[in-house]
Amino acid sequence: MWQNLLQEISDGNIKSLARTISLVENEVDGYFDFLQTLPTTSTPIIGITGPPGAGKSTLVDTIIEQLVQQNKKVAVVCVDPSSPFNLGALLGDRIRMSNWYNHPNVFIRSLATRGSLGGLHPKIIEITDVLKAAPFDYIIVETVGVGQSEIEIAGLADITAVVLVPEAGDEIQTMKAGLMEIADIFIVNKSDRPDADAFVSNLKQMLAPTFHLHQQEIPILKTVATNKVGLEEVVKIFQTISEKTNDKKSWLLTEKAFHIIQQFRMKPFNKLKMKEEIEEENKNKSFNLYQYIKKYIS
Ligand SMILES: Nc1nc2c(ncn2[C@@H]2O[C@H](COP(=O)(O)OP(=O)(O)OP(=O)(O)O)[C@@H](O)[C@H]2O)c(=O)[nH]1
Ligand SMILES: [Mg+2]
Repeated sequence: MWQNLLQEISDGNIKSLARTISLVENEVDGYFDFLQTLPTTSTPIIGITGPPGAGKSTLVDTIIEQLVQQNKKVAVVCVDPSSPFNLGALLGDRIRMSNWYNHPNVFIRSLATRGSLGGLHPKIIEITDVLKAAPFDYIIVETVGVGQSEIEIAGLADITAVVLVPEAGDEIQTMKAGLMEIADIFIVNKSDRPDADAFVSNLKQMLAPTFHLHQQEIPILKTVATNKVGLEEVVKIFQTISEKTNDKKSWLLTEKAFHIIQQFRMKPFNKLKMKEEIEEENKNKSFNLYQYIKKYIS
């Protein structure tokens, strides 16, 4: 079965691709052997992250349009944060790319984070690697930048775009440092708002001290996703960055290796089961965290 699937995926069979992703997601027997047969490809992964409601999906919608116009094939993965109290539930399909669901050159998959607190989907690395075996020109991963996910996306994507919206001048000062550090490009969306220019110059000022870290200026692009303004520039930058030989590559692979090993090692620990145990033990109000943990670490 697995061997046929790989062939079908390489041939661009979307149904087989969707099926394989589900099999890998559910760790169906043989999935890890299958992963070991994946060919090496260099399809760039573009990560798009930013605060909730910044316009990421609206941007991705137009990015797809531009790439499709260039006759490119695109896979899009949207990662929906699900509450840790609501394991595995999808918070509704909030993606705005409905135009593209049936387009032959576009593959869209929505994933819930499944309680990996604030992070990406637990199998996102494996899933993007499966996508890399298919004949896509680009893989886009949209994540909401809350908690850890923005840091994780930097370990996954070849290019990370951070989407921001113009806000009052003070707020940018308190913007999470995490977002600033991971961006290869900033997209200031909703630039139809009057304070967009002030926001961009604030952002530039904030980035100035990081100049020496990146050894180049990080591009800041203004967009109005709802009117498709500024998107050509964004796509152009994605294409030039992804064409460069990427010295991030070995760092990325190390991050991924680390992440997957960690997952394997953590397997015996079942969060739901632990929660039940803790609830039970906590009934008598004398719960001690460290006594509880002892059995798991000794
Ligand atoms: N004024 C204005 N509104 C925009 C712009 N881009 C997106 N919006 C609106 O902002 C809202 C959120 O857009 P989405 O594309 O769903 O944002 P998102 O970042 O994907 O949201 P989540 O995935 O929920 O985090 C929608 O109502 C969009 O129509 C823009 O450039 N200008
Ligand atoms: Mg979205």
